[in-house]
Amino acid sequence: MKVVVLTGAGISAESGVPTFRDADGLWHGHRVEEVATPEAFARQPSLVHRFYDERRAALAAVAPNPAHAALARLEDRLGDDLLVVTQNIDDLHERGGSRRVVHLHGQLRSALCRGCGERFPWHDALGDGPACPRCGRRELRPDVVWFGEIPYDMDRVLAALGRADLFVSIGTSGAVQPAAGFVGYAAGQGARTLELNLVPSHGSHLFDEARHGPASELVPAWVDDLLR
Ligand code: BJW
Repeated sequence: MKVVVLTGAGISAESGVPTFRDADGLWHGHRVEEVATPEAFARQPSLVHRFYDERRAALAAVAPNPAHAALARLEDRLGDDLLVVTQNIDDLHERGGSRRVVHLHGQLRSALCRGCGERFPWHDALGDGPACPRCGRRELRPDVVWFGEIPYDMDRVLAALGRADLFVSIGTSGAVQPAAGFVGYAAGQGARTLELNLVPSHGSHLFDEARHGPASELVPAWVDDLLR
């Protein structure tokens, strides 16, 4: 069985990473749509850097939860037949043991040079304008995908969705494209579809089946079912 799992902020919520659109989802009083755009970065680079520098620093204080661990357990069994596509920019899937992970919206622990286009593993703050390790210019930005930018690895994701027998969406509101459209694409290619989310998402009705509750309970139970 070939499985594609899409994850969103909800899978990391019980690790202590705030979601974007739940009640506690504001970032210093700003909606994500106000800070996560190239225009916002051009207008107020220090505000946007602070938004990401604080989230990068906060990664040290969080740990994977049973939902991340369950997906790693599934990968141990399925190998290349499982692809985890995450919208999250945290590294909790990798720390939970997953290896085949696509970060559609980039990664907090990566920097992108606007001067030379190179990407680098990055663990420190970017707000104080460090020099690019390759070209020396002080043009580093968070290596994340903002509104209006093209998500990473779409070819790989669409190929996996086209082959999938099962598509599972975990902890995402379905408010942001193109990820919100994956359920329709996968279903159109013949996959069965399942939503695991705290509450019904915007696109809940598009899934063959939906189970609602905390990811730390739903995901291990679903993996147990699948492996049985
Ligand atoms: C739990 C839980 C628990 C809580 N257990 N569950 C008009 C119409 C259609 C599209 C567009 C349009 N105008 C513009 C667009 C496109 C635009 C878009 O979608 N805009 C919408 C606002 C309408 N999209 C883009 O611009 C994208 N690029 C693009 O489309 O390029 C064109 C292209 C595509 C493909 C090929 C070629 C070209 C880029 C989108 C970039 C999004 N970036 C962000 C910021 C990234 C960096 C960062 O993290 O700061 O990504 S925005 C933000 O939203 C972040 C997230 O990854 C993303 C999704 O959020 P997510 O994960 O769903 O979180 P929440 O908070 O919304 O939901 C959490 C869910 O978890 C909730 O349902 C909770 O109930 C649940 N939950 N606790 C289980 N314990």
